[in-house]
This record gives sequence, structure tokens and C-alpha cells, in this order.
Amino acid sequence: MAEELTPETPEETEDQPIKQRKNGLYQGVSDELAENMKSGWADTELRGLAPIAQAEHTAARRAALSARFPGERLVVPAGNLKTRSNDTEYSFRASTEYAYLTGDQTQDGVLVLEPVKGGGHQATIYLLPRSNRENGEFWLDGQGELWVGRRNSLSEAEQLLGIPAEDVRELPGALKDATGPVRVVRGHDAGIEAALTDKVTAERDEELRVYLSEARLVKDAFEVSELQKACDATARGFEDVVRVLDKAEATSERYIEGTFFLRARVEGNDIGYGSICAAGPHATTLHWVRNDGPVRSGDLLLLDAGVETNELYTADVTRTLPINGRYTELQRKIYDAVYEAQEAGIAAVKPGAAYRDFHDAAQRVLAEKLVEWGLVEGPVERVLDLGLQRRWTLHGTGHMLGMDVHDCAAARTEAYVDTTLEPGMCLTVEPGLYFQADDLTVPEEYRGIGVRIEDDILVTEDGNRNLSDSLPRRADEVEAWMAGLKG
Ligand SMILES: [Mn+2]
Repeated sequence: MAEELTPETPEETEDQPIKQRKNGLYQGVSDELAENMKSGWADTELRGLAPIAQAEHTAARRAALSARFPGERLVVPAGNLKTRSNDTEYSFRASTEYAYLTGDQTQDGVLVLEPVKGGGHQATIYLLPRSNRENGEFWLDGQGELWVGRRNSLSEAEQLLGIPAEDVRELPGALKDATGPVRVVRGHDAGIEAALTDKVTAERDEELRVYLSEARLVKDAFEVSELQKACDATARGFEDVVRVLDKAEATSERYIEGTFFLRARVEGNDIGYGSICAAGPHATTLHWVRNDGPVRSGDLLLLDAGVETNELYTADVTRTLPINGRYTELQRKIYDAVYEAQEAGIAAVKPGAAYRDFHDAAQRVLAEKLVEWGLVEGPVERVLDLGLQRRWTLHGTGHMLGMDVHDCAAARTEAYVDTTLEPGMCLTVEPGLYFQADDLTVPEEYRGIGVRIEDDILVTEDGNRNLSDSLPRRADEVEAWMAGLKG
């Protein structure tokens, strides 16, 4: 990548460093060049733009937010770039709250809902406008469009998002001057928080964050279609991986990570979380994301990965595959037990069921298997009461899924784990069994085997729909699917 304004003549470097900033602009530019750069640029303003596909949904979400906090100013930042090292940044990912309420993903953007007399709120989106040509910022400033690419004009943003747009550079001052109660979503934009420091409290801001988490528990039609899109792209990413397992064997787990990432970037925005590409005993490490290990024929590959769509909805899918295409007898026995547990878990996902039901159903099956195999002393009821199965089941059986992989994480216990399922909720069902390589309490042949199967389940009016069921789950179907892809 290029550096900003590489000096072209020696005297510029020595006598007058070109990178001396003054008023945000770089010095060391001749008057002739500065004058020349002001003009000769076409008008590229776009007119008559159609609103984005989810504009009606984001309007409904803002209306619900408005009703929950009458008479209060609400501030929801997109967030800023984060430094990776020196002058390079991580790729930007807008805050979930901001993207959910606006459909926009612009860095440094801020949504403000201002209370109006007579009730309700006026929404305004604050964005950086197109770069000024007259004062040179478009080519002399690091955030100038010459460097980072064309932005929407404020008028274009208004047409696309259906929200009046203003210059974000004026927002901190306006917030400092504002009177009346204010809440801000914290953790995304330190500059905006600093402008509000005298006006907000942590407790009241947390109530806003909790509301925005709980509002996302039930997905609208747009969100469901995005989650389906994410699952479909993810399924294609898993197929990509199966096709290149020989190349992974010749290199490492990184080949799997890179292969899935390619699909995520081509069909979506990114991966929704760090891909877990765990071959052999790495499958027993729940968050194995180093992905630097060998891939060996005869071992299992636990692949836990999800494509995030361009609108920021992610899948979260796991398959545990025999690297050479055939499960061994013991691998299949463990796999079948996890499959049976997952079937029991999925069957418990339906409207009116307690959220905890699918977890309990899956854990019961796994406990039964562990007793049957003689790994833990029964009866099953004793094992479940004491939680003894957890040495090998390790984690909860699932979680809400949406824009965040662990979605709605700020929801209150009574609204999430103690709630009953409703149509439109989407959750993962992902039981697993993990026998650590150094677990002396299990027979040697079990050690280093980890199996998880994870699908994304939408609660429907009459039961559920498996959004990720285009990927096979039963052991024989997995083998047939792999054979077909490698053939
Ligand atoms: Mn998951």
C-alpha cells in the first residue's frame, strides 16, 4: 500500500518535511499544484436513488426504540477504525447496534434519535460528507476520498437509508450543547462518549444496550432471509474445504482456514468469527483458531465456521469430517452419539418450549452414551444431577444467532435463557464430545477425539426449520457427500 504523499524532490524532505500537518492539511505543496487540484473534477452526484432493501425494517426498529425511551436523546455510534500496528488498521466492522438500526456500515457514523415535542423522535444519521475539493482535503487528508475511495454524499445517504443526514464533524459540539436526558451505546466511539461525559450514566446507558440486544431476539423477515443466505454461503465454503483436503494434508490447517475465508469474502462481508479448523486432537480445544497444525489422513477435522453476509448476519456451523473420507469404527460411534444428541436437541426447538429444553435434551443423550460406554458410573440421573458428563461435553448446547455469532449477549437472563421460544428466534444446536489427548480417565483410543455438530435453527410457527440443512449430518451421508465432492 502507498504512503501518504511521498515527497518528490529532495529539498522538500530536507528543509520542509512534507508531513508537517497544519489544520489537517499537509504543507509542502506548491501554490500552483494546490490551485490545479481544486478544479477539473466531474459532478458525480447520484440522484433518484432507491432505498436499501431493509429500509422499512430499520424504520420499524427505530420506531420500537423510540417507543421504549420517550423524551430522551439516543446516540448510537458505528465505531471507529482500530489500529492493528503503527499506521495500519483492522478492516472496519460497524457496531451491530448501529447497523441494525440504520442498515449503514460507515465508520465514524452516528445515529441520533432526538425527542420531538408531542412524542416520538426525529432520527438523524451523522456521516462524513464527500471530500471538499476547494480546501484540498480530498487529496491531502488521510481520510480524503482520493485515499480511501468515494463516499456517499449526505444527500445520497439520505435517499439510501431513509434518514436525514448531517455532517458528523459537527456532532460532538452539538452533543455538548444539548440539554435533556441522553443515552449512548458505549464501547464504540470514544470521541462521542467524551462529548457526553457529563450527561450520561453507566447504568442508564446499559439499559439502552440491553434493549438493543433484546430487540434482536426475534428476527424480522429481512433478517431471516439474511441468515439463510449466510448458511447457504457457509455450506458452499464447507464444500470448498472438502475439495482441497489433499492440499491441506500437504500443508496445514491454514489451507482450510484460507479456503473458507475466500468463500466468505467472495459471497459475503467476512467470516462472522475466527474459523476453527481443528484437525486431530486440536478438535478437543474448543476455540482452536491458531490453525497451524497438521492435517492427517485417519484423523477427524472439526470445522466450525460461518460466512457473514454483506448486511452482517452470520452463520455458525460445525461439521466433524473424516479427513480421508471414512470414519473409523470408534470415530463413528462417538459421532453417532453426538448426532443423536443433536437430533434430540433440534426436536426440542419449537414455539412455547423453554429455551433450556434443547440443551437438556442433548445433554441427556450424551450422558446416556457416556454411561453406556462405561466412562462414567450411572445411573444417568445421577450423572446429570452432578453434571459429571461435562468433563467431556464442556459447553452449552447452543446460543442465539444473528448479527453477532453469540447474538443478543446483553439480554437479561429472564429474556434469554429463562425465556420460552418464539417464532423468529434463531439459535444454534451444537452438542459435542471431547476426549482430551491427556485424559487418563478414558481408554487410550478415545484420547484426542473431538466431535461437534452444529446447525442454525429457526423457530417457526409450528416447530423449527434447519437453515443449514443443505450440509449433511448423518455419518453415512457425510461420507457420501465427501466422496461426491472429491470424486
Ligand atoms: Mn456456535
